[in-house]
Amino acid sequence: MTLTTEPTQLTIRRTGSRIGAIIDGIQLSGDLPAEVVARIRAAVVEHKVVFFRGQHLDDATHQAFAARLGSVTPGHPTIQSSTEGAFLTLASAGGRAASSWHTDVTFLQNPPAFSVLRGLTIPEYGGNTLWANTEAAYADLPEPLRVLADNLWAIHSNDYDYADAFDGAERRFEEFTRLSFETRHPVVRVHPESGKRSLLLGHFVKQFVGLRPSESQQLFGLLQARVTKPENTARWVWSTGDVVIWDNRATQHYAIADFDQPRTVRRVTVAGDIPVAVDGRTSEVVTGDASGFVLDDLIS
Ligand SMILES: O=C(O)CCC(=O)C(=O)O
Ligand SMILES: [Fe+2]
Repeated sequence: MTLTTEPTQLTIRRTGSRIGAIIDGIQLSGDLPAEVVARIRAAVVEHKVVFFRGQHLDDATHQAFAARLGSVTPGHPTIQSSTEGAFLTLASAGGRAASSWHTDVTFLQNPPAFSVLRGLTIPEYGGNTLWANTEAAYADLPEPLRVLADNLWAIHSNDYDYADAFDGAERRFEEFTRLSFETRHPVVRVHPESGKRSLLLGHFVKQFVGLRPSESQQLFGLLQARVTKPENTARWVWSTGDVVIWDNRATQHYAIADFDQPRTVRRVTVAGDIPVAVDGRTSEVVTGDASGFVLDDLIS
Protein backbone atom coordinates (compact mmCIF):
# COMPACT_ATOMS: atom_id res chain seq x y z
CA MET A 1 0.00 0.00 0.00
CA THR A 2 1.28 3.46 -0.82
CA LEU A 3 0.66 6.07 1.80
CA THR A 4 0.04 9.49 0.38
CA THR A 5 0.16 12.65 2.39
CA GLU A 6 -2.05 15.60 1.62
CA PRO A 7 0.07 18.74 1.35
CA THR A 8 -2.45 20.50 3.60
CA GLN A 9 -1.56 18.19 6.51
CA LEU A 10 1.99 19.38 6.49
CA THR A 11 2.78 22.16 8.96
CA ILE A 12 6.00 24.18 9.09
CA ARG A 13 6.78 25.92 12.37
CA ARG A 14 9.89 28.07 12.73
CA THR A 15 12.14 27.48 15.70
CA GLY A 16 13.83 30.91 15.47
CA SER A 17 13.77 34.04 13.34
CA ARG A 18 17.01 33.23 11.52
CA ILE A 19 17.21 29.46 11.13
CA GLY A 20 15.29 26.27 11.75
CA ALA A 21 11.76 24.86 11.35
CA ILE A 22 9.89 21.81 12.58
CA ILE A 23 7.78 20.04 9.96
CA ASP A 24 4.85 18.01 11.30
CA GLY A 25 2.03 16.05 9.74
CA ILE A 26 4.11 13.98 7.38
CA GLN A 27 5.69 10.54 7.18
CA LEU A 28 8.82 10.71 5.04
CA SER A 29 9.19 8.10 2.29
CA GLY A 30 10.36 7.64 -1.27
CA ASP A 31 6.75 7.71 -2.50
CA LEU A 32 5.73 11.21 -1.44
CA PRO A 33 3.89 13.23 -4.07
CA ALA A 34 6.16 15.59 -6.01
CA GLU A 35 4.43 18.68 -4.61
CA VAL A 36 5.10 17.54 -1.05
CA VAL A 37 8.79 16.92 -1.85
CA ALA A 38 8.89 20.39 -3.43
CA ARG A 39 7.44 21.96 -0.26
CA ILE A 40 9.99 20.18 1.92
CA ARG A 41 12.82 21.20 -0.38
CA ALA A 42 11.64 24.84 -0.38
CA ALA A 43 11.39 24.74 3.43
CA VAL A 44 14.96 23.45 3.72
CA VAL A 45 16.25 26.20 1.40
CA GLU A 46 14.26 28.87 3.29
CA HIS A 47 14.91 27.73 6.88
CA LYS A 48 18.32 26.04 6.27
CA VAL A 49 17.60 23.15 8.61
CA VAL A 50 14.30 21.33 9.15
CA PHE A 51 13.41 18.83 11.85
CA PHE A 52 11.00 15.87 11.63
CA ARG A 53 10.04 14.03 14.79
CA GLY A 54 9.27 10.32 15.21
CA GLN A 55 9.95 9.17 11.63
CA HIS A 56 11.70 5.86 12.49
CA LEU A 57 12.85 5.30 8.91
CA ASP A 58 14.61 2.12 7.85
CA ASP A 59 17.69 2.33 5.62
CA ALA A 60 15.82 1.75 2.37
CA THR A 61 13.22 4.44 3.11
CA HIS A 62 15.88 6.86 4.29
CA GLN A 63 17.79 6.48 1.03
CA ALA A 64 14.65 6.50 -1.12
CA PHE A 65 13.47 9.74 0.46
CA ALA A 66 16.90 11.40 0.10
CA ALA A 67 16.98 10.37 -3.57
CA ARG A 68 13.89 12.52 -4.13
CA LEU A 69 16.05 15.57 -3.35
CA GLY A 70 18.77 14.76 -5.92
CA SER A 71 21.62 12.35 -6.66
CA VAL A 72 22.66 10.38 -3.60
CA THR A 73 26.43 10.23 -3.04
CA PRO A 74 28.47 7.41 -1.48
CA GLY A 75 28.44 7.73 2.33
CA HIS A 76 31.81 9.43 2.46
CA PRO A 77 34.72 9.90 0.03
CA THR A 78 37.38 8.53 2.42
CA ILE A 79 35.95 7.04 5.64
CA GLN A 80 35.35 3.46 4.52
CA SER A 81 34.92 1.85 7.93
CA SER A 82 31.73 3.83 8.62
CA THR A 83 30.43 3.89 5.11
CA GLU A 84 28.10 1.40 3.52
CA GLY A 85 26.73 2.35 0.14
CA ALA A 86 24.94 5.65 0.59
CA PHE A 87 25.21 5.62 4.39
CA LEU A 88 27.67 7.28 6.71
CA THR A 89 27.12 5.98 10.25
CA LEU A 90 28.60 8.02 13.08
CA ALA A 91 28.66 5.84 16.18
CA SER A 92 30.14 6.85 19.50
CA ALA A 93 30.24 4.87 22.71
CA GLY A 94 30.19 8.15 24.56
CA GLY A 95 31.64 11.61 24.38
CA ARG A 96 33.04 11.79 20.88
CA ALA A 97 31.29 13.51 18.01
CA ALA A 98 31.85 15.84 15.06
CA SER A 99 32.32 18.62 17.59
CA SER A 100 33.79 21.29 15.39
CA TRP A 101 31.92 23.76 13.17
CA HIS A 102 31.89 22.58 9.58
CA THR A 103 30.05 22.34 6.30
CA ASP A 104 30.08 18.75 5.04
CA VAL A 105 32.74 17.62 2.57
CA THR A 106 33.90 21.08 1.45
CA PHE A 107 37.28 19.66 0.47
CA LEU A 108 35.57 18.41 -2.71
CA GLN A 109 34.82 20.68 -5.63
CA ASN A 110 31.08 20.07 -5.30
CA PRO A 111 30.18 19.75 -1.64
CA PRO A 112 26.79 18.11 -0.91
CA ALA A 113 23.59 20.10 -1.37
CA PHE A 114 21.66 18.32 1.38
CA SER A 115 22.45 16.02 4.25
CA VAL A 116 19.61 13.86 5.61
CA LEU A 117 20.50 12.62 9.10
CA ARG A 118 18.49 10.24 11.28
CA GLY A 119 18.88 9.46 14.95
CA LEU A 120 19.34 5.74 15.64
CA THR A 121 20.62 5.64 19.24
CA ILE A 122 20.24 8.81 21.25
CA PRO A 123 21.63 9.31 24.75
CA GLU A 124 19.29 10.29 27.59
CA TYR A 125 21.02 13.64 27.88
CA GLY A 126 23.50 15.62 25.80
CA GLY A 127 24.50 15.00 22.19
CA ASN A 128 22.44 17.82 20.67
CA THR A 129 23.44 19.22 17.28
CA LEU A 130 23.78 22.89 16.32
CA TRP A 131 23.36 24.48 12.88
CA ALA A 132 24.36 28.00 11.83
CA ASN A 133 22.99 30.11 8.98
CA THR A 134 25.86 31.20 6.72
CA GLU A 135 23.58 33.46 4.61
CA ALA A 136 22.52 35.49 7.63
CA ALA A 137 26.19 35.71 8.64
CA TYR A 138 27.05 37.20 5.24
CA ALA A 139 24.06 39.56 5.23
CA ASP A 140 25.16 40.95 8.62
CA LEU A 141 28.72 41.73 7.58
CA PRO A 142 29.63 45.41 7.73
CA GLU A 143 30.54 46.84 4.32
CA PRO A 144 34.36 46.65 4.70
CA LEU A 145 34.23 42.98 5.68
CA ARG A 146 31.75 42.21 2.91
CA VAL A 147 34.10 43.70 0.31
CA LEU A 148 36.98 41.71 1.78
CA ALA A 149 35.00 38.43 1.84
CA ASP A 150 33.58 38.90 -1.67
CA ASN A 151 37.13 38.88 -3.03
CA LEU A 152 38.57 36.15 -0.85
CA TRP A 153 39.21 32.50 -1.78
CA ALA A 154 40.12 29.64 0.52
CA ILE A 155 41.82 26.27 0.19
CA HIS A 156 39.67 23.55 1.81
CA SER A 157 41.49 20.31 2.62
CA ASN A 158 40.59 16.94 4.16
CA ASP A 159 43.95 17.10 5.89
CA TYR A 160 42.13 18.64 8.83
CA ASP A 161 42.85 17.54 12.38
CA TYR A 162 39.85 15.32 13.02
CA ALA A 163 41.73 13.63 15.84
CA ASP A 164 39.21 14.31 18.59
CA ALA A 165 36.08 13.79 16.61
CA PHE A 166 35.24 10.09 16.79
CA ASP A 167 35.87 6.75 18.44
CA GLY A 168 39.10 5.17 17.18
CA ALA A 169 40.25 8.70 16.45
CA GLU A 170 43.75 7.97 15.21
CA ARG A 171 42.63 5.26 12.83
CA ARG A 172 39.90 7.59 11.68
CA PHE A 173 42.26 10.40 10.92
CA GLU A 174 44.48 8.06 8.93
CA GLU A 175 41.43 6.88 7.06
CA PHE A 176 40.02 10.32 6.61
CA THR A 177 43.24 11.50 4.98
CA ARG A 178 43.92 8.27 3.05
CA LEU A 179 43.20 10.20 -0.12
CA SER A 180 44.16 13.80 -0.42
CA PHE A 181 41.58 16.35 -1.56
CA GLU A 182 42.07 20.09 -1.79
CA THR A 183 39.74 22.57 -3.43
CA ARG A 184 39.87 26.33 -3.91
CA HIS A 185 36.44 27.76 -3.05
CA PRO A 186 35.20 31.35 -2.97
CA VAL A 187 34.59 32.53 0.61
CA VAL A 188 31.31 33.99 -0.65
CA ARG A 189 29.17 31.71 -2.79
CA VAL A 190 25.90 32.41 -4.55
CA HIS A 191 23.20 29.86 -3.75
CA PRO A 192 22.13 27.99 -6.89
CA GLU A 193 18.44 27.92 -5.85
CA SER A 194 17.85 31.11 -3.83
CA GLY A 195 20.49 33.34 -5.45
CA LYS A 196 21.52 34.51 -1.95
CA ARG A 197 25.13 34.97 -0.89
CA SER A 198 26.64 33.03 2.00
CA LEU A 199 30.00 32.53 3.70
CA LEU A 200 31.62 29.22 2.70
CA LEU A 201 34.02 28.39 5.54
CA GLY A 202 34.13 25.69 8.27
CA HIS A 203 36.83 23.42 9.66
CA PHE A 204 38.15 22.14 6.34
CA VAL A 205 39.55 25.60 5.52
CA LYS A 206 43.32 25.34 5.52
CA GLN A 207 44.35 28.77 4.31
CA PHE A 208 43.13 31.83 2.45
CA VAL A 209 44.65 32.31 -0.99
CA GLY A 210 47.42 34.92 -0.89
CA LEU A 211 47.61 35.20 2.91
CA ARG A 212 50.13 33.76 5.34
CA PRO A 213 49.02 30.88 7.59
CA SER A 214 48.99 33.12 10.68
CA GLU A 215 47.01 35.82 8.85
CA SER A 216 44.63 33.19 7.52
CA GLN A 217 44.03 31.91 11.02
CA GLN A 218 43.16 35.32 12.40
CA LEU A 219 40.85 36.23 9.55
CA PHE A 220 39.24 32.78 9.69
CA GLY A 221 38.50 33.29 13.39
CA LEU A 222 36.95 36.65 12.72
CA LEU A 223 34.64 35.42 9.95
CA GLN A 224 33.77 32.12 11.65
CA ALA A 225 32.71 34.03 14.77
CA ARG A 226 30.16 35.84 12.59
CA VAL A 227 28.78 32.50 11.39
CA THR A 228 28.52 30.78 14.75
CA LYS A 229 27.19 33.50 17.01
CA PRO A 230 24.29 32.11 19.05
CA GLU A 231 21.58 34.27 17.41
CA ASN A 232 22.51 32.66 14.12
CA THR A 233 22.04 29.08 15.26
CA ALA A 234 19.42 26.39 15.86
CA ARG A 235 19.81 23.50 18.28
CA TRP A 236 18.12 20.10 18.00
CA VAL A 237 17.51 17.90 21.03
CA TRP A 238 17.35 14.48 19.38
CA SER A 239 15.00 11.59 20.02
CA THR A 240 15.42 8.20 18.39
CA GLY A 241 13.62 8.22 15.05
CA ASP A 242 14.03 11.93 14.31
CA VAL A 243 15.20 13.07 10.88
CA VAL A 244 16.98 16.35 10.20
CA ILE A 245 17.68 17.81 6.75
CA TRP A 246 20.02 20.72 6.23
CA ASP A 247 20.98 22.82 3.26
CA ASN A 248 24.72 22.19 3.24
CA ARG A 249 25.15 25.15 0.84
CA ALA A 250 24.00 27.66 3.46
CA THR A 251 24.89 26.18 6.86
CA GLN A 252 27.56 24.87 9.17
CA HIS A 253 26.90 22.40 11.96
CA TYR A 254 28.43 21.10 15.18
CA ALA A 255 27.66 17.93 17.15
CA ILE A 256 28.03 18.70 20.86
CA ALA A 257 30.24 16.14 22.64
CA ASP A 258 28.52 16.34 26.02
CA PHE A 259 27.18 12.78 26.28
CA ASP A 260 28.51 9.72 28.07
CA GLN A 261 26.14 7.11 26.66
CA PRO A 262 26.12 5.54 23.18
CA ARG A 263 25.01 7.78 20.33
CA THR A 264 24.56 6.74 16.69
CA VAL A 265 23.34 8.84 13.80
CA ARG A 266 23.21 7.86 10.13
CA ARG A 267 23.49 10.18 7.15
CA VAL A 268 22.53 10.05 3.49
CA THR A 269 24.03 12.83 1.40
CA VAL A 270 22.69 14.46 -1.74
CA ALA A 271 25.17 15.79 -4.31
CA GLY A 272 25.57 19.53 -4.82
CA ASP A 273 26.69 21.95 -7.51
CA ILE A 274 30.13 23.50 -7.87
CA PRO A 275 30.05 26.77 -5.88
CA VAL A 276 29.90 30.02 -7.83
CA ALA A 277 31.53 33.23 -6.58
CA VAL A 278 29.95 36.69 -6.76
CA ASP A 279 31.92 37.39 -9.96
CA GLY A 280 30.78 34.14 -11.58
CA ARG A 281 34.05 32.24 -11.15
CA THR A 282 33.70 28.69 -9.85
CA SER A 283 35.54 26.48 -7.36
CA GLU A 284 38.57 24.62 -8.66
CA VAL A 285 40.19 21.35 -7.70
CA VAL A 286 43.73 21.72 -6.38
CA THR A 287 44.34 18.04 -5.53
CA GLY A 288 42.35 14.82 -5.85
CA ASP A 289 39.81 13.48 -8.28
CA ALA A 290 36.30 13.07 -6.92
CA SER A 291 34.57 13.11 -10.27
CA GLY A 292 33.01 9.73 -9.51
CA PHE A 293 31.53 10.89 -6.22
CA VAL A 294 27.93 10.14 -7.12
CA LEU A 295 26.41 6.85 -6.09
CA ASP A 296 23.81 6.61 -8.80
CA ASP A 297 21.53 8.70 -10.91
CA LEU A 298 18.38 8.63 -8.84
CA ILE A 299 17.46 12.20 -9.71
CA SER A 300 13.73 12.72 -9.36
O1 LIG B 1 26.45 13.83 14.96
C1 LIG B 1 25.78 14.77 14.51
O2 LIG B 1 24.79 15.22 15.07
C2 LIG B 1 26.18 15.42 13.21
C3 LIG B 1 27.32 14.70 12.57
C4 LIG B 1 27.79 15.36 11.32
O3 LIG B 1 28.60 16.24 11.32
C5 LIG B 1 27.18 14.94 10.04
O4 LIG B 1 26.34 14.04 10.02
O5 LIG B 1 27.55 15.51 9.01
FE1 LIG C 1 28.88 16.98 9.32
